[in-house]
Amino acid sequence: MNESGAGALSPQLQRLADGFRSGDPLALARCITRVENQAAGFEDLLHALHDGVGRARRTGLTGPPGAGKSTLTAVVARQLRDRGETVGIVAVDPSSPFTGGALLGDRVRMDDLATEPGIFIRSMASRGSHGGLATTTREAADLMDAFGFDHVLLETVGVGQSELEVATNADSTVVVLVPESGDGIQAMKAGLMEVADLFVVNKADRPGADRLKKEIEVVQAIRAGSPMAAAPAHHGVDLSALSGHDLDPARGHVADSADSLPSIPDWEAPVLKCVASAGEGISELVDRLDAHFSWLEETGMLGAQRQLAALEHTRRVLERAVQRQAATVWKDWIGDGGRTGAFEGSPYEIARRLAGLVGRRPGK
Ligand SMILES: Nc1nc2c(ncn2[C@@H]2O[C@H](COP(=O)(O)OP(=O)(O)O)[C@@H](O)[C@H]2O)c(=O)[nH]1
Ligand SMILES: [Mg+2]
Repeated sequence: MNESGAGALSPQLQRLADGFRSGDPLALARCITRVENQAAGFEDLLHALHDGVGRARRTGLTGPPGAGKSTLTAVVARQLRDRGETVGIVAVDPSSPFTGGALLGDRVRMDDLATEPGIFIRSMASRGSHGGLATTTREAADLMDAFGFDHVLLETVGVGQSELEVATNADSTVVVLVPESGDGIQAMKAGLMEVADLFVVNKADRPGADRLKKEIEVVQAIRAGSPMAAAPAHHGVDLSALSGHDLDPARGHVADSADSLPSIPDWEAPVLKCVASAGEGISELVDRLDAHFSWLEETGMLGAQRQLAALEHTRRVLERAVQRQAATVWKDWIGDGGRTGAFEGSPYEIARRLAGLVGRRPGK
């Protein structure tokens, strides 16, 4: 990249970008692969295509393994498609059936979905991704957004910090739980309560769905009525994170003083029962997602949330760049005999000297 951050694309990448802009799904797939592999020039490519980012509605679906996230993602995609909208799906789930074309329930054949124009499905490796899970996933979602999909659905297993971070890149987050094995308690432990804009009690064809629904509602009430209610509510994003400023959600940008903060009507995450494998409860889910998105738009939270997410993403891209450059500096130093002859001084002294070189190398 040059100083403006706009690196010239190699002829190969330029062709790829042209294909992408002309709407070739194969070019989209190749772009995502480049990003996933951190292949040479991938950030220049993302930069070149960045103009188109920001139109798609992003919905995250998260929850424990086996809860029915993939099934739910598929039936939601089907429903959105049936009303004429296009859908990109990013599945971050090692057990995702999205790539195998497996049969899911009796309502949705994944291979039908996968070959349908207007639907694009991509699985991402959840472990060992070079650039960090949340970063790479966001970039894949950005690419689908820029490609022109109306919706991007992000499926992630809600079991760890990095998975939760994926949720911060969605406009709306659906937490999927199932009646068995004390899911409600698990959800609280895993921090899923905090990221939920909507709860789905899936597998409502099994006993215990009403009890779990009650459990979640009780926990919500406790949170709302206790000091915990002051905890970051939406996606765990702390609006005060913008140091020294207050965020004016109504205008979606940083305001000078807290006085200008309007009061925002609260969003209380509804708890819906679904049988994803039979397509039951999906219309209501899609309706509620529409309602949540309207709420985001009307309150200005959409702009505020997206701005914070973009800020966080920028931080991660910076860290990734520094890490990459550090790796290059290290390799050079080792190559120059650092490991054999020239190793003198303490690790701290050497590291400090090498740190001074970071940023002076392209690090690509
Ligand atoms: N009984 C029942 N099974 C379901 C339901 N939804 C999904 N399943 C099944 O649960 C299993 C796990 O679903 P999957 O979507 O892969 O879960 P994920 O790991 O959360 O993505 C599959 O065998 C699904 O067919 C449901 O509502 N009821
Ligand atoms: Mg899955």
